[in-house]
Amino acid sequence: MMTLYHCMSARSFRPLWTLEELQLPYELIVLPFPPRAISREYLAVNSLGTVPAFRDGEVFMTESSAISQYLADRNPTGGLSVDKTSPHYGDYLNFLHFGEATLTFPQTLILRYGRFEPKDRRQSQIVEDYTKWFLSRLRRIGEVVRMRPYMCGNLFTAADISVGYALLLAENLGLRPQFPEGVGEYWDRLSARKGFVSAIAAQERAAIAAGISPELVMNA
Ligand SMILES: N[C@@H](CCC(=O)N[C@@H](CS)C(=O)NCC(=O)O)C(=O)O
Repeated sequence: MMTLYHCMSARSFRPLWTLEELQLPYELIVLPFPPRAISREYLAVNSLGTVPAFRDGEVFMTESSAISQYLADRNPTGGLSVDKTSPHYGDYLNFLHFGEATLTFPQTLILRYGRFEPKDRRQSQIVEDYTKWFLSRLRRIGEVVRMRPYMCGNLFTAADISVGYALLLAENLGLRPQFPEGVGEYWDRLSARKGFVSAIAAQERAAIAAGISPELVMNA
């Protein structure tokens, strides 16, 4: 049985969404946020204290987009991966990484200095600068979805899950009105999927069962 350690709406949502899309069996462990400080015993699972942590037998992983890729590639009949021979293989790898490295990185600074730091350490200049940074990088997603429905053409893949998580976070940050043309509609397509809706329901169920508030926690 695969095990995923998760906090509400944190980056571990990427592998959770992937598991639901692929309809694979898994155990979901929801932790209070931030686990590094509140669930000290979690450090024995992942010494970084971050989520996700993912175990599949001897395999142990802590990078959200890489776990989505692992699941997609190991279950090719699920249709979320792109074959190396496909003309979209480069897009697949590019947007799997783009979602985390280019889009989510500036969002973590917006969240940290806009919401999570104590009031006297918050910095509106950082929030403003990295909001601009995020929106300017999102231009690339706008260019793609004005040409095709998904990052890899007509096929929804793990690359859309990687980018889609950044859009979930951006919507929670109130940035949707500033999305480039086409990106709001793309996000509507992703968030209407059965796999996405099931993943939202799964995290809420597991949080309530663990006695954790299902309120959205985003990042740090
Ligand atoms: N690049 C990693 C980042 C993992 C990460 O930093 N996760 C955040 C939640 S979104 C976390 O656990 N923060 C708590 C902390 O830093 O203590 C990924 O994509 O999974």
